[in-house]
Amino acid sequence: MKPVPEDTLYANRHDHLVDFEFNEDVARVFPDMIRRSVPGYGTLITLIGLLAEQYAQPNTLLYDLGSSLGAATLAMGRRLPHHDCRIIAVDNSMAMVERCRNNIAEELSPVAVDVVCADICQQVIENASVVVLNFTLQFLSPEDRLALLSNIYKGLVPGGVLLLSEKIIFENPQEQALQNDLHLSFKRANGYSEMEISQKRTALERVLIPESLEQHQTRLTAAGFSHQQQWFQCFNFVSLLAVK
Ligand code: GEK
Repeated sequence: MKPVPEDTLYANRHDHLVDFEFNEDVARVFPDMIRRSVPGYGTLITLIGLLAEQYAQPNTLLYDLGSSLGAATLAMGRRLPHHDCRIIAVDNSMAMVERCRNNIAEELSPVAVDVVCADICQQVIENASVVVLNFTLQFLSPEDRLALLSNIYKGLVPGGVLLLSEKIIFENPQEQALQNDLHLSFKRANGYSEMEISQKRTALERVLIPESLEQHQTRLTAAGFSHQQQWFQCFNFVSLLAVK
């Protein structure tokens, strides 16, 4: 196994903090960054593979929107029972896409994978049985989110599913404070310093805009999904399953 480079991007003081971007520096350390920042990430990835196995339909497409280095794509590819399916992984960061293509090429998957460098808001979604948005919707501006979900709904076949994972905020201030503290403890326990945590928070402030579970549920309903359930939560990170 290749060594995973450590995320030290915010370990030194930045005099001029710029907004967070999915650039080459981030792509290089991404596996370490996401594992140490998102509680439950590894479990979620494995379980997305199982859900894809359950919901994939023969001769359909599976989409991984905001695929980064292809973790969810690889998890799905390993479990898909129908080898006539195809996975379309989409990300608008070229640094992510190049690394993702290498990761896919290194694994002999029985399922074909296309890795596309594009804005997910412009992506055609068709004949889809599974669509994954694993911590991606939160990076779109809130006014673009309903159009994307409506486009996904239209592109799903009957019985097809959207798996939507997001960092959330809580309407109850006590719950918000508790979950925020738990998330902070998680990052400290994974070796991030107070300075790293605070600089990263500032860099993400205008880029990652979390919403409440209720906001997501209302938007999924507005997009057309009549059946939805929350199937995963780890502190302030949740995943929803919405069925067409
Ligand atoms: C995983 N799903 O490992 N179009 C395409 N890609 C986008 C867009 C957009 N408009 N906006 C953001 N991205 C992955 C993790 S990371 C989550 C997803 C995180 C891409 C962006 O380039 C990045 O690769 C990804 O969405 C978000 O399961 O870093 O917290």
